[in-house]
Amino acid sequence: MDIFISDQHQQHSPKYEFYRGERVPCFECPDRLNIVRAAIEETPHQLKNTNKDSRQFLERVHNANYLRFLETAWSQWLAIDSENASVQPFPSAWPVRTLRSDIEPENFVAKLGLYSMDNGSPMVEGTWAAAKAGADATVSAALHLQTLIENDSSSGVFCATRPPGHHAGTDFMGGYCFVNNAAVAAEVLREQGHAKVAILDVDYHHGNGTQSIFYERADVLFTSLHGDPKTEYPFYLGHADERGEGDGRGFNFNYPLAAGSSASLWFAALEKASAEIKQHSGTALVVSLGLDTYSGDPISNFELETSDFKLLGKKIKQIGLPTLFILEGGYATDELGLNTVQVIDGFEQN
Ligand code: SP5
Ligand code: ZN
Repeated sequence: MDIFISDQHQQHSPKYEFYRGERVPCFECPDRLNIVRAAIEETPHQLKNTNKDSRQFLERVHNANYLRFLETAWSQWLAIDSENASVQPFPSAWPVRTLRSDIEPENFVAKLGLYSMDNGSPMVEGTWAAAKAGADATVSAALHLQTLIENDSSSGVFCATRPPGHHAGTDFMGGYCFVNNAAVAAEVLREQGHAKVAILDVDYHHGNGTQSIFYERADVLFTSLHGDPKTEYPFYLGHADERGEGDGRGFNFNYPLAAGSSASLWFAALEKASAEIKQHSGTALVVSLGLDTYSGDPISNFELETSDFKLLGKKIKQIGLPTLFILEGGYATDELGLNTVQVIDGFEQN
């Protein structure tokens, strides 16, 4: 399988995030992708060039004010105080119910709150460069999949990027995510002539950003298996009764599972999501591949073992669509490379 990895990800290397009120080292760290890259380099899979420009697709997925904010956030932060160069900004106020989100405030931290769903997306100087390069890699991978489809309709391509994307919505960041790579991928495939695209999100956390971006659209099906939002992040979206709205009604399927659910329950839900994807009869599949379903994940609570990731790859292959894998979460860093390669091998060995 051809692999796309953006080396620019290194520029996004925040030092800390908040956990239960305390500063802790970031779970979402450069080592994650370095280890994935090292594991892939031990395989015959080929690393491909990632330099297509994602700009036009980012503009379809995100609104202009949000993109402008992301691009200029660091210079705005430094303009407040040059000593901010070594300080990570975090939001501390949000426009929740009854407050206005239609006026962009001038205060930087207030802007950060306007464009965030939580305080869980640490930002540093290189964040935008890394996020943009991740989206560029995504576009490169999606266009490459299209060239493969012309010869072999069961092709797969893997795009390993960070920061991840599936929590980011049209105009907000959250949960370590800034730009929604899976949504960008779906838009590229739509533009390449796929009238219907399906997304399967298997990250431990519900892909609230991706769901919301496509919630009123029938052309992009969103399916997700995740920890029940009653107890698991992102808490405020991902319930089974969210089925889409307007034209999108019937094109959104959530399979929340209780924290601690076994691998067999998880694979039973995967069968249901796969059936919906087949029913949709799209011609391409985007997989938001979070590996935080692993039993050893430090912030998640499902029970998949390394061998289950090979089965996951095989099950995804059996859906029978050209498939673009996009890396999302997965924080058991030492095992992330091995688990990633298992998915790729499971898909290829069918
Ligand atoms: C892309 C992705 O996987 N984002 C996840 C963001 C999760 N942020 C909230 C983490 C809350 C951690 N709770 C840990 C409980 C450990 N017992
Ligand atoms: Zn996750």
